[in-house]
Amino acid sequence: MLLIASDAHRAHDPADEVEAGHRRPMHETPDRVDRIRAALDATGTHRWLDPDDHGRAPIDAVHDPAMVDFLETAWAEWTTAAGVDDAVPDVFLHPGLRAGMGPARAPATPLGRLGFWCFETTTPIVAGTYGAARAAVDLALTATDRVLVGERFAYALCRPPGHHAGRSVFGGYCFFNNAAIAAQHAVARGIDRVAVLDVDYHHGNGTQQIFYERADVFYASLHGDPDRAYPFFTGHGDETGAGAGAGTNLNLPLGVGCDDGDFVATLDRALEAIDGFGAEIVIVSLGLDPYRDDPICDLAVTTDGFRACGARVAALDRPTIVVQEGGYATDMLGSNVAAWLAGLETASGQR
Ligand code: Q9C
Ligand code: ZN
Repeated sequence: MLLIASDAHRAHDPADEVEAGHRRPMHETPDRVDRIRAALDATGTHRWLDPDDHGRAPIDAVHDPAMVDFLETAWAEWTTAAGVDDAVPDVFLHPGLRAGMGPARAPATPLGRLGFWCFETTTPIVAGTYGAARAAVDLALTATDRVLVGERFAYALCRPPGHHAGRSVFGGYCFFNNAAIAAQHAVARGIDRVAVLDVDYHHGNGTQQIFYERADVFYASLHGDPDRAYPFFTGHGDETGAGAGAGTNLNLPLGVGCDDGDFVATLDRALEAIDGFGAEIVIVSLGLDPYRDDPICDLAVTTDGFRACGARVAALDRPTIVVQEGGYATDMLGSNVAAWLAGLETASGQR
């Protein structure tokens, strides 16, 4: 299989995240990419390709350019004003704060601006964050280009991940929505019907939002039920799209301890919907955090289960771009990605 990766992600390496009010080591680390690369190299069946630079335009097509501007200059502003630690907000633009009083304005100070654009505390900005986030987008776009010219599959080893980044908000370890930008890129290149299949444990609030009113991009997600799971405020089963996009959003919330059988059966429901939509290409937001030993999740999918998932997606028989999202059980992360891609490849009879 064709794999797209680069070393640019390494520059995004915050020491800590603030989780439930406590500073603790990041779960989303450069080591994740090393583990995945090592496991994929060990199979001896994959080809690596360097990304092409696509510039800022594909990002501005999906995100508020003012947020992109903010992320570009955030670290410089932060170090000038505050100086010391990684940049993490502590006051957020909760919608209740200005309810009935019109929209908020972006404040002048870096801490205020962080709370204007970011929705939570586990997504620190450091000196290399913007460059790494830009590079992750280029991986997803390069994978998309290759599939658009006839490659059956391509895998983009994106880091930082993307699916929590919305049009004008970032968080959840994500800055730019790699999968959504890839989907929009495919539409811009003439694909009429694109599906994004999100199998990360967490609901892809950003991807759902970006395409919520769009008839040409179908979003389907399996995830921990937002009644108990991050990001809590999106991902319910009754969120089905709006306006022109009515019926093009499918959320399949999962209970605690969901095992291989339940997960694959639920995946089949998503695939059936994507098939019914008539998707011409599929973009998979691949999180391996449904894994049974993931340190921040509560499902029970195994390595064999991931292989079965890849095979089910192959059976859909569409050109497929796989974009890396989460997965924090680092010891098994490489094996889990390798198993998922092996399932995809062997079921399609391709290599
Ligand atoms: N106590 C991805 O998997 N931390 N993002 C949640 C809840 C943020 C996950 C903490 C989790 C973000 C791409
Ligand atoms: Zn996740």
